[in-house]
Amino acid sequence: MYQFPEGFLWGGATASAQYEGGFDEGGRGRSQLDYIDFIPPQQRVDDQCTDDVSDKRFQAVRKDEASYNLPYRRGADFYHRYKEDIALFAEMGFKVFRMSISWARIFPTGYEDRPNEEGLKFYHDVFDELHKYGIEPLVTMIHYENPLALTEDLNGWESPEMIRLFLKYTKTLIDEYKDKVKYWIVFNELNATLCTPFVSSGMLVERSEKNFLSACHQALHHQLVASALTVRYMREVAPHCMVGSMIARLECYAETCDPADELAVLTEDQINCSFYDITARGYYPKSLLNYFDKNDIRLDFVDGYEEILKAGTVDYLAFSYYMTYVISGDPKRAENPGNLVKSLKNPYLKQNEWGWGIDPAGLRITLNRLYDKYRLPLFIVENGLGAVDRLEDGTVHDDYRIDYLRRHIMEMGKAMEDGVELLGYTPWGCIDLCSASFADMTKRYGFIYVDADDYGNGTYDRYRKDSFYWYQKVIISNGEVL
Ligand code: BGP
Repeated sequence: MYQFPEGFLWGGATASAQYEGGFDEGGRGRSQLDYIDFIPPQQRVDDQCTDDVSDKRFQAVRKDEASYNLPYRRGADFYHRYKEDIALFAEMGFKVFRMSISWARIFPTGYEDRPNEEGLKFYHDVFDELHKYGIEPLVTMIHYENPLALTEDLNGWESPEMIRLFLKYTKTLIDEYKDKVKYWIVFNELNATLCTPFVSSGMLVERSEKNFLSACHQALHHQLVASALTVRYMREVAPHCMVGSMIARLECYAETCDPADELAVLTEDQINCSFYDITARGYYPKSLLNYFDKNDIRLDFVDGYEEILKAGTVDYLAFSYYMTYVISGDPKRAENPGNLVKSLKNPYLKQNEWGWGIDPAGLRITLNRLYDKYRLPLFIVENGLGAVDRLEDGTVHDDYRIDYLRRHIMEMGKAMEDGVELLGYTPWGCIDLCSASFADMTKRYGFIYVDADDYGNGTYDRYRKDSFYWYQKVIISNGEVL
C-alpha cells in the first residue's frame, strides 16, 4: 500500500455559482449563470443541458425571470451557512478547501472602479473561518461566473476589453487576500469554453461574427492573456503564493488500433494539452496553430501576447477528472453524450447514470502522461461520482460513491509510486450543490447531503452521508485506510 507524503492536501472542491446562493445579498450583481433555467428531464430535447444555452433561451429568461426556475441563484446556501459547512469539512479533517470567488460579488457589473466592500468582507470571513480549523483555501478566481453586464455589452470573453476588467478584479483579489490564500487557480477548466461558451466565457456564439471555433478560441486567447498577466502580478506582489492553471482532462482512448483512430486521439490530446503548453511553457504549440489553419479558425491576437505568455507561466497543473473518452477517426461515430466531448461507449468500463465511463486506472495513466510531459506538480482539483442519493433515517448509504473514490485514490497512490508529484486531491462537490450540466440538485456528489430539490424545496439542512465517515478515516490515516 502506498504511503502518501506528509502534507498531502486532502480536501474537497466547490464553486461559488453552484454553491454560494445569496445571489441578491451583500451588494452582489448578477452573473450570466443566474439566467440559466432548470429544464425538467421529461422536457429536455436530446439530453439538452447547459452546454447549449442559446441566445433565444437566454433572452427568454432575461425578459421574464420570474417565470423560470433558476437554481444557480440558490446554490446550496453557503452564503448563510458557511460556518456550519466549514465545521463539517474540519470534522472530516480537510487540509484544503477549493472554492471560487464570485466576480459579481466583488465588482457587481464588472465596470466599477472600486470593489464592493461587503463582498470583500464575506470572503475574508470565509478564509478566517477556514484558518480557524487549519484549512488552507484553494481559490479559483473564476469558475464559469462572469458579471451579466459583460455578457450583454461585450459578448463576454469574445471582447479584448475583458482582459482589462478581469485584471482589475484579479489584482484586487491578490492585494486583498494574498496573506490568507496561498493556493490559486486563475480559470476553471480552460478548455470548457470549446463546449460550453455561454457557461464558461459568458459568450453567446450566435452574436459573434466569427464561426463557432474561431469565437471560442478568440475568447480563450483573451483568457490566456488575462491569466498570464494575473500570474505575473502574483509573482510581483505575492511571490509566496502558488498559482496553477486548470483544464478538464480529457484522457482519450482510440476505438481500435486503426492508425486513423490513434491520430484522432493524438489531435484531441494536443488540443487538450495546449492549454498547459500555453500556461506552463508560455507559447501556443505549433500543433494548435496548424489545427487553427486546417479548421478555418482565425484569431485576432493581442499585441505583445507572446511576451505576455512567456512572462506569466504557472507553478502547478490542476485538472478535473471524472471519466475517459473513446474516440474514432470517423467524426460521425460518437454515440454517447459525455460531459465535455462526445465519446463512444467503452465496453470495458461501467458507466454512471449519465453515461460517464468510470475509469480509475485511467487516472493513473493520465497522471503519468501529464507528469512525463510537463514535470510540474499536479493537483487533482475535481473528481467524483454524480449519483441520485436517497436520504434515509438522516443519512445516505452511498457505498457506490465510496467505491468510486476508493478506487481512484488507490490509482493516485500507484501513480505517485510511479514517480508522479501530486500536491493534493479535492473531490468535486464535497457537499451537494447545483450541477453544472443540468442546473439541478438531483445529481449529487457530496459527502454531505443538502436537503433541497431541483425547485428549491427543502430545509437546506445538512446530513452526513456514509462517505463522510469513510473520507474522514482516509484523511486521518493519510490515505492508508481506504
Ligand atoms: C466540471 C465543472 C464543475 C462541476 C463538474 C461536474 O466540469 O468544473 O463545475 O459541476 O464538472 O459536472 P456536473 O455538475 O455537470 O455533474
